[in-house]
Amino acid sequence: MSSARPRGSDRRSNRSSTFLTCVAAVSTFAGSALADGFPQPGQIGFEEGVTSVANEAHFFHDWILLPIITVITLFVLGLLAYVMIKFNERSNPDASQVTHNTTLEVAWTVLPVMILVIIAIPSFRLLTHQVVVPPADVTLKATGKQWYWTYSYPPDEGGGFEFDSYMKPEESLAEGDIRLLSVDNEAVVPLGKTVRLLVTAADVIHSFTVPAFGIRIDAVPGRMNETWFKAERVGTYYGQCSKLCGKDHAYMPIAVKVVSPEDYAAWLAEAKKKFAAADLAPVRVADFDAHLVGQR
Ligand SMILES: [Cu+2]
Repeated sequence: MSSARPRGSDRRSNRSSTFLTCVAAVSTFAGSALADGFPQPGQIGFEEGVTSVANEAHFFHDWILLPIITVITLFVLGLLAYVMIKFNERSNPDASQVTHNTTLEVAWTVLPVMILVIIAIPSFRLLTHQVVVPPADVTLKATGKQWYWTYSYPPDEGGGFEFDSYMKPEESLAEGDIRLLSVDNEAVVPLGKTVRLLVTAADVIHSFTVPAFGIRIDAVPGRMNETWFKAERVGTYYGQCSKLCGKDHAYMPIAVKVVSPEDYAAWLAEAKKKFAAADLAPVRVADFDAHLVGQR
């Protein structure tokens, strides 16, 4: 039936509604990342930040780097196309012998320098915000080990315990768990409080990374690295070790649970009892060897 076929304008509106559906789908995907703190299939772009540093890094990428890169790329592409069309052998058989142009050479040196200076200002501001740790409310120490993380809470802040955080194996995943990301014991931090994060390792170099917090910091044996974050939304945020550290590098995820300060106080009291057996002595390589011996 010809009357049932969509006419031109209908087809166009169908096409535009398909486009809008795609946009909606993409923004829904992006939206789902916002709430979940972990990536899902089909998403593009960054996981939404829940700290000021992550948001600043995303702004820097989206509104400073990306536009500049786009303009430069299109400009160079345009120049290449112009040269190929205008100065190929057929359309320009007698090539000009001019080799230098002072004005042009000064311009193509000074302009990139100016662009770099423009980028440097927000870049250094972001770097300063990342590196300078503000007065902290809570301290959390993460120690990378082959292949899990140990979280320590200092005694002078109501802690005095530490615990290991292992990835949940696939066969023990419960409803709501995320494959390769969920762990048996999550690190817990309070909402809206500045957390000083101390990061080290007990065996090889690992890297502590949580995209939603905008943090990635190397965990180096014998060295204590420091960074910070202040989470602005309750939820569980995931990351992964980001330094090739051995055969189970892919299986030592990071899960940080952000809870209200009241819930945090309650968790602290409970965790203190639960993990009381663990001593807070510095991690010794001998412990790791003993662990290996135990496995043999
Ligand atoms: Cu690792």
